[in-house]
Amino acid sequence: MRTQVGIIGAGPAGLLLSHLLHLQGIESIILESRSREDIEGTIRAGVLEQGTVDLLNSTGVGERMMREGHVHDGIELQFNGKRHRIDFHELTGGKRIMVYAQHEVIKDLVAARLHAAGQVYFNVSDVNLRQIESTTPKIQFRLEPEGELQEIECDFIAGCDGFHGPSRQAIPANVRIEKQKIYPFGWLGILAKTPPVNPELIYANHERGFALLSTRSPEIQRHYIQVDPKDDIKNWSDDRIWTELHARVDLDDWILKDGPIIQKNIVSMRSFVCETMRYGNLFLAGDAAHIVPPTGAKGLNLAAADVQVLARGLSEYYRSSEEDLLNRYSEICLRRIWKAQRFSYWMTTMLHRNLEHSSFEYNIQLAELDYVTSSQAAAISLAENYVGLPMEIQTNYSIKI
Ligand code: RFL
Ligand code: PHB
Repeated sequence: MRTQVGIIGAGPAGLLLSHLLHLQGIESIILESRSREDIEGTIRAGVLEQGTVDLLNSTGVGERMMREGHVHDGIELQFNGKRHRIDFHELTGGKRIMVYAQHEVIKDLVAARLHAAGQVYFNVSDVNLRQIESTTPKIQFRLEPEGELQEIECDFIAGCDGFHGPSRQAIPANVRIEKQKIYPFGWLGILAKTPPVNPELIYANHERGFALLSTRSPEIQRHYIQVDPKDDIKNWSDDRIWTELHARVDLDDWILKDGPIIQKNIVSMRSFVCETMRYGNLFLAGDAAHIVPPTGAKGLNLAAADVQVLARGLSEYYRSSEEDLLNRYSEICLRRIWKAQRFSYWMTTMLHRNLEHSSFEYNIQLAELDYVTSSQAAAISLAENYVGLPMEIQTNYSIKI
């Protein structure tokens, strides 16, 4: 097999890249280790930045999102028994966010790729990157677990295979600088069958730990509570989860509505950056190159920003043999990534209870929240980061899917 761009991973990064390349007449093949049902059913992100929403719309894959997603103009920060609204729309000159689940974005992108006869292979195994320094890098894989090894020869490989995939490891350790921070926090996330509790997301700093109330639809809500990252979900009965949520978010005149929990799990948190996102003709994008804690709602949005730069660089290369943008890919993406890292780290440390800290640090957190909710300058800073900083590189797409 031969293609122009071999893409490993059908997450948001891999699918969106393949879609953007297609719109510019560039061929790609996606290899995904999980099944279509599995990737279309995995619950993860919920918040899309204004720029991600604009990109999905301008490339013809935003129709269902505009119908079924929920536009939010702001968020609420809760601390010291009070709620304070941050109005994104007013503070950023008209920008908003969209609450639309990641697996719905995945469904829309898979449908668009398959409708355009795009090549997406699910359930592949033994994916192996070869000769990535050459002008004909190759990906080996098996279509069936016991089947023969196949090979795709490409001009470029895009490693969009998430934090645990093989792409990053294919870059020699001596040219890969990895920086990370592990947090002593985990998130227990639930999907619950209840009506929405509030028109906007509520981020709560509480002495018992952080809590976040988000939404999915008029019937299903998504909530999170801070727990020990090593805790076992078996220790958390539905009753215990609701009791803890009530303790952290209820106010005198406002009581959270509970209902049946239909899904629950615990995830740990880290910040991670791999510096160089390119080696030879391998480009890393999304979680394969960087991880942020979810408090800033940035991971999927960063993946979308990376592939926007990569698609434009590849398009310039195929159109005019111009390699400048590809050569600057790492540098351009990393500037945005470090700013998203800073914001995610700041939101995380401001909102979570750190048991290793003293009451001094807790009071600093409360002062920070008091400042953010009382100074317009500080509120604008939160708002412009949350809705998404401007893209350095933009492309106007002509839709032909
Ligand atoms: P993904 O989504 O991990 O996709 C990688 C794909 O590669 C496949 N793969 C392989 N395929 C072939 N061969 C192999 N050897 C392979 N190894 C792996 C995997 O099966 C998978 O399908 O990475 P990508 O595309 O970079 O997308 C990143 C996002 O998924 C991630 O950053 C977000 O989910 C983060 N995130 C959020 N981001 C936001 O922008 N807004 C949010 O509101 C938000 N909330 C969240 C989040 C992440 C969370 N968790 C679960 C950590 C909330 C949570 C709780
Ligand atoms: C979600 O709805 O899943 C969600 C919302 C905000 C975050 C993270 C996740 O910061």
